[in-house]
Amino acid sequence: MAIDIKQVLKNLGIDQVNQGVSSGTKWFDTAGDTTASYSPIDGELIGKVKNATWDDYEKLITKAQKAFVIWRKVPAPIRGEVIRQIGLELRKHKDDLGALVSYEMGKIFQEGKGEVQEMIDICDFAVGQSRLINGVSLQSERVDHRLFEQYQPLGVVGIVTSFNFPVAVWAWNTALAAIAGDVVIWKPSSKTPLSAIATQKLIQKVLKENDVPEGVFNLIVAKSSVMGDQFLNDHRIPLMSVTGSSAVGKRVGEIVGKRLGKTILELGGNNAVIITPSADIPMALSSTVFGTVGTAGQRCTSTRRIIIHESIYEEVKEKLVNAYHKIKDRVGSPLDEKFLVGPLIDQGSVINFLNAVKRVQEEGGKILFGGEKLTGKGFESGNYVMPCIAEAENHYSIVQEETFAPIVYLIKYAGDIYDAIAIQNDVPQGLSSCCFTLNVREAEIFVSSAGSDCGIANVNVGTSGAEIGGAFGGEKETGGGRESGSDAWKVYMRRQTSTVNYGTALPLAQGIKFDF
Ligand code: UN1
Repeated sequence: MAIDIKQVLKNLGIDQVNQGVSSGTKWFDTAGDTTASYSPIDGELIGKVKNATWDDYEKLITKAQKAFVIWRKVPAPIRGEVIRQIGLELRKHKDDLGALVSYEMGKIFQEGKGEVQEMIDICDFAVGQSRLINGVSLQSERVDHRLFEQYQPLGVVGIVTSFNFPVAVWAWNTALAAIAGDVVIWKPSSKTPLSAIATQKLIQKVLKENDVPEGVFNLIVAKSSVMGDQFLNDHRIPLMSVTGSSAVGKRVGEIVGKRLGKTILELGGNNAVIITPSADIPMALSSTVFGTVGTAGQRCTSTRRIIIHESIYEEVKEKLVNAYHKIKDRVGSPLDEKFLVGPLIDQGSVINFLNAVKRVQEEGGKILFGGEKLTGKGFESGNYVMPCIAEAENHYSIVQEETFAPIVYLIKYAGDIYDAIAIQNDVPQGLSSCCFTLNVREAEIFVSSAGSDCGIANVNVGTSGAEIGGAFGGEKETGGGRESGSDAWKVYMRRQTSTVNYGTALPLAQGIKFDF
């Protein structure tokens, strides 16, 4: 099926020139300059966006603050009902939004739809959670006293998303923030503004029908020069949720930390697959190829390293190279469903990829497959590369870094599972990890306290493609934040401990006497 992109844009209400600032159903007439969004697939102009000025931001945050005062009093299950309806709208427009994500970001249509499915899933999750924002009842040491904890809405949540998941990460944050009683200001990546605008347009019907106040669901497309540090530094925003590189995250942590604001940081990964002698090798290979070349290696969870036991190293290496030969002809336009690997987001990414290919060789590594920029028919945008497999050692400086592109390093280990885990953990990042093994001891060691140090540790499941039901995020330079499922909702709320005296006396805690 070929995607008719003109029709998709029409269905989603994307014009040639689009306003970039919305407080819900209303769009601001901004005085900012206009930027263009081009598809990495074919280099074509998709549409233009009018950026926000600082003045627009000031107006928006004032609206957000006012809306919060109303929204926090709406019962959580009613807030959940709004999210339920947003989930229904997303279901209706899954193909169109998935296609736009594919066209603007460059992931294949299957993955574009998968991204919208993640949005739908988190909406469903949040609806249930809206009836389960539960506190804790505790035992007071004083007679006729009640001690309990509750979770209260926090306020305005800033959400800064990255180009690689241009809409799902908004949904993970927004669905939970909204049921928690917060209001959000979403600043999408300047590389994928139209997917954000389409999402905002898509939820408008629900906001209107439910009389959701303007200022609860805000979108602001702005240049970083206009809305960078100042936004982070804004004390009116108690929580900043930022997805990006570790370098960006360190800066965010410093600025928001200085004002003692809260952050959710979802930063770089250096995700490894361990393949032990007992692994189901065909399963390990299929899963790993999705992890390395899926989304053209542009997921935070993409597989960057494969750590293979020396006894099966040559076998796995050969089979992996063979598998890459099979995908050789499957690199191409995501608009055509026969392709599995699309382009990189832009020229900067292509340069980073080529630099990594060069650096790994300079450090002593060997290229086993790919590593070139593709030219010729179908690759005119200049953003396509042939996925690369390189043999390397874990200590190489390039292996210690996250290259956001389809390059994977093969690393040999000797000894037992502890030796493999030591290599795996020996990087600055700690997002996702996995171990392919049919040996129950190895599997349990991998997920034990002496095992993987990552936020995600899977057994016989690859590093990428997490479900929304678990908390998502990682340790070390990945930033420590958790989003999405499990009890990640708590981060969007403030925790409050209360003691209520329903007696006639006034006993002090710890038995203190204070008579006067
Ligand atoms: C990201 O790359 O920023 O686990 C998020 C996964 C997806 C989310 C990735 N569910 O690969």
